[in-house]
Amino acid sequence: MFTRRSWAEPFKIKVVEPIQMTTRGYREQCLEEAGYNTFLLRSRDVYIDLLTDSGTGAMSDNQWAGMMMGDEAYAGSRNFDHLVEAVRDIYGYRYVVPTHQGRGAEHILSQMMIEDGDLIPGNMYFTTTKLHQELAGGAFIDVITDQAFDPESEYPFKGNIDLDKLRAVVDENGADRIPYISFEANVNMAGGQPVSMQNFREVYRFCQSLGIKVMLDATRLVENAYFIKQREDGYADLPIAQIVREICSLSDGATVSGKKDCLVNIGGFLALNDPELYEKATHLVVIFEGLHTYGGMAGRDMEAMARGIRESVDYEHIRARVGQVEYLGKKLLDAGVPIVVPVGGHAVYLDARRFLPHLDQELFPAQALAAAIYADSGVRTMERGMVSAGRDPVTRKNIRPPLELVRMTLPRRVYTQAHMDVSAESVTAVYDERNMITGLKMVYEPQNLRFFQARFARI
Ligand code: PLI
Repeated sequence: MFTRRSWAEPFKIKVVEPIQMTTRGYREQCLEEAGYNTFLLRSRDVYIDLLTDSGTGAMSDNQWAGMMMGDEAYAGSRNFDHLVEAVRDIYGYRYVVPTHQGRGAEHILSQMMIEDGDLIPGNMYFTTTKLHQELAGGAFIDVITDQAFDPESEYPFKGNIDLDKLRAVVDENGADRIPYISFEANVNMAGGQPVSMQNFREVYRFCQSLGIKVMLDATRLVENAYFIKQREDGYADLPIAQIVREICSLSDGATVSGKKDCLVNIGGFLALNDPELYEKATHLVVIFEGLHTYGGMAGRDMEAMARGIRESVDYEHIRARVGQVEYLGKKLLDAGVPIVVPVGGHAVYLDARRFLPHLDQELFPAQALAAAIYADSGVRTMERGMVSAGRDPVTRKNIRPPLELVRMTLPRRVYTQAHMDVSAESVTAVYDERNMITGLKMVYEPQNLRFFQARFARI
């Protein structure tokens, strides 16, 4: 019998989309026109696009077949039923409110649960999640473990909530000021770092004893489940789907951006167990998204997401997905490039502080590094540092986050190992000439979520 020594993608490629390399001079011009913000580059000017894993994945033939089965009735589409069945089977939640994408679900959850002056503890902020909490009158409080702030710490569960920090928030403010905990699986801003099952369990027990709800951000929950299988005692032999179910059983609901784990280009949902909360959510979704049986999605898109949810928990799929990220991370580590360890589930994060120690954080080192990588090779990455952190909602001062990172995010089922090699070579070449990289100043700043549209100039 053939004994397999390494993993390979559990698919072959049926459709291809050409990509183009450009010249360095042309890319320098593109960068200037884009205000040194990789979000403002045109896709056609990008060679390998590692901006985000959000909505950029490749759907399977089974999902595309599902697109032809769209029931585009305004009300009661059969694809909605399939979506509810998939969420019940895989995640185990009773009720599903479809939304156009993750932030639509965050909006509804925040509006229905948060009152003026409330506090929402969570394991590191996510940009849209925190903003929706603030717009609803709340304030986010970070209770993630300290290990998450150390890019060199090898701690296997850097996404964990520090229960002492959480207890202190409750003791100081009272449980009645805390409508829910915002608990993200495989924490994006920490470097794609997982939460342990033990931590999910302890947080849920603690919150239940106080009547505080636990709401997951289950956007990358399957990647978290894969790490639990790899790293936590007692889970090595369990199927991914069973681990996913167990995590969800330790929560009261979840917001999900379907554009990541669920393998679709658009879509999301809010999942709940409580019938009263579900009823409230159905009243809000009709105002902001659409009728409660489509919530901003076409029937065909709900079908693709229902099928994607089932595909996402296949072991060979998730192993190859995380395996590709590990492959890229190892290449960079071997070349001596400073990255966040352990390597995350959806992306490799370059540590811009150690990469560019000559640049103060006020000079936006991560933004400058993302621009330098694009100039070198046309590989597009994203800043996850002081620009993403934005300003304090009260003092309006720049928040100086401990992590100043550049994210190389891998779309699912899109690029090959050779693309990883080329991307790693580019980052290594930029690292060799890092002393040449100069800082940036912000010349245009939008009021909210500034990283999307801010513009910069070279100093
Ligand atoms: O982009 P949305 O609205 O479908 O989802 C918002 C969202 C919520 N939670 C988490 C953890 C996210 O990562 C997230 C979106 N992330 C993006 C767009 C990213 O590039 O990481």
